[in-house]
Formats: sequence, structure tokens, C-alpha cells
Amino acid sequence: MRCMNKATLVTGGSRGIGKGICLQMAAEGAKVAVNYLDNPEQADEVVRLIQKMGGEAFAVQADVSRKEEVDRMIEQVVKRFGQIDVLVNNAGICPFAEVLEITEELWDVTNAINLKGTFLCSQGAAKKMVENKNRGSIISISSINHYVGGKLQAHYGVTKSGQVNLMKSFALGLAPYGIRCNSVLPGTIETDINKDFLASKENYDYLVGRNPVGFLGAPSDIAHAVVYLASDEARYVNGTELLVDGGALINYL
Ligand code: NAD
Ligand code: RM4
Repeated sequence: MRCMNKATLVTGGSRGIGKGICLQMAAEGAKVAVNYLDNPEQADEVVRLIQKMGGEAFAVQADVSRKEEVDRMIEQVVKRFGQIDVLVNNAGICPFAEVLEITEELWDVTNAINLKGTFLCSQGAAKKMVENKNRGSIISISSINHYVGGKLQAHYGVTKSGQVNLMKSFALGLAPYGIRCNSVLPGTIETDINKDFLASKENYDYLVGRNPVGFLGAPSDIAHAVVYLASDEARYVNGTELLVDGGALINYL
């Protein structure tokens, strides 16, 4: 129970890595606000699972790329839980596209959700933490793509690097208020974001084959890293980037 009673907001919490984070944070005693974009049934299922384990949770709809929706969502969390202790910027998209096929619209929407969304949620949550004078932890789910290119992910990778840098600046600016900001950088995790890509046996076998541990990660692998950074055990961890990839990045030859 390393996150007992920590009021936690997880963006994009209704499926995939976000769902894993919601469930693990709840298992560690956190009260969880499950943000969703357009699938209330999925979000309600996460809430039900948390309540079934004896935890406290509710679903809150918002598009993280829209400030007015983010501000409303954060007000709802504070109204329900009294404060925000932990924010996990998990919401994100990665529509694969060849470098020459990326449109301005695709660039803009990927940036708006992944990077501007992280900024809007982080600043909004931090303002509430400062206002309430409660210590806090902000965690952004970046990616291994912070370190490498992706021939189908040029528009996406820059947002993932942007998140890491944003967390470092926020870490410096918010440390005086007792708010820590860090990034978790997953390698390939089997979720909806890549189900079409991984449906190709060639793609799947290649990624497993080049991973030293011999398997692809699960949402729970990322959730455990998030719990640590959210917990008081990480009181001296600020502005860092925690790669969780099985060793894929360092496996050159
Ligand atoms: P996913 O598609 O299953 O989940 C993404 C979630 O974000 C969904 O719940 C979706 O509804 C939500 N979302 C999308 N746009 C939103 C918006 N505008 N407002 C609010 N919510 C929105 O994929 P996932 O793999 O669970 O992705 C979660 C995070 O993990 C993303 O930030 C992604 O970049 C990152 N990541 C994933 C992998 C991987 O291999 N799966 C690896 C590295 C990083
Ligand atoms: C991640 C990483 C994964 C990919 C997803 C879509 O950041 O690159 O390998 O499957 O994005």
C-alpha cells in the first residue's frame, strides 16, 4: 500500500497502459480518477474493478488537448477527492505514417494530444497542488522513442521527447513546492495503440527477437514503475526518465 489515499488522476485510463496504471495505483491504496475520451463503458469497467477490490474511483471525461475540458476535469477531481496528489499523463496517440505521408493535420493532432495535453494537465494539476499546499508527483508516459527514431513515428517521437524535456523543466520549477516530475519510457507494450502493427507475425517476431528478455511488455510492467515514482519512496527522484523496455534499446548487435 505504497500510495495510500493518494488522489490520483490518470489520463487515458480506460484501457491499455492507463488501465494498468489505474488498477495498480488502486491496489496500492490510491483513490483514482479514470480519465477517458470517448468510451465511458471502458472507463466504468475500470472503476468497477477498482471498487470490486475495495478501492475508490470514478470516471471523468475530457479531451486532454482542450484546456477548458482539462480545467473542468481537474476541478471535478478536486471536488471529489479534495486535492490532487498524483497526475499520470498517459493519454496519447500514435497513428503510424510514413515520413512523406504525414499531413499537417496529423502532426497537429498528435502534438495537441501527446504534448500540449501533457502540458495542460501538468500545469493544471500543479496549480491545484500549490494552491492546496500538498506535495505531489507528476508522471508522464513518454516512450523509448525519446531515444530513437521511428520511420512511421516521426510526428509521434518528437512529442515523446517533448514530454521528457517538459518534465525536467517542471521538475525544476515545481520542486520548491514539493512537487516531483518524472517520465516513464516504455518499450513495446501490447495494447490497442499497436495492435494492427503487432498483428503482423513478422513485426511481432522481430520485436520479440531483438528484445534481450525475449518478450514484449504488459501494461502492468509500466504500472509498477509509475507506482514507485508516485510513492514517497521516490522522494529524491525528480526530473528523471525511467526506461522500461526489457533492454531493447541497448541491444545493438
Ligand atoms: P491505448 O491506445 O490503448 O491507450 C491510449 C489512451 O489514451 C486511450 O484510452 C485513449 O482513449 C486515450 N486518449 C487518446 N486521445 C485522448 C485525448 N485527446 N484525451 C484523453 N484521452 C485520450 O495505447 P497505450 O499503449 O496504452 O498508450 C498509453 C501511453 O503509452 C501513450 O502515451 C503512448 O504514447 C505510450 N506508450 C505506449 C507504448 C506501447 O508500446 N504501447 C510504448 C511507449 C509509450
Ligand atoms: C511506442 C513504441 C512502440 C510502438 C508504439 C505505437 O512508443 O514505439 O514500439 O508500438 O509506440
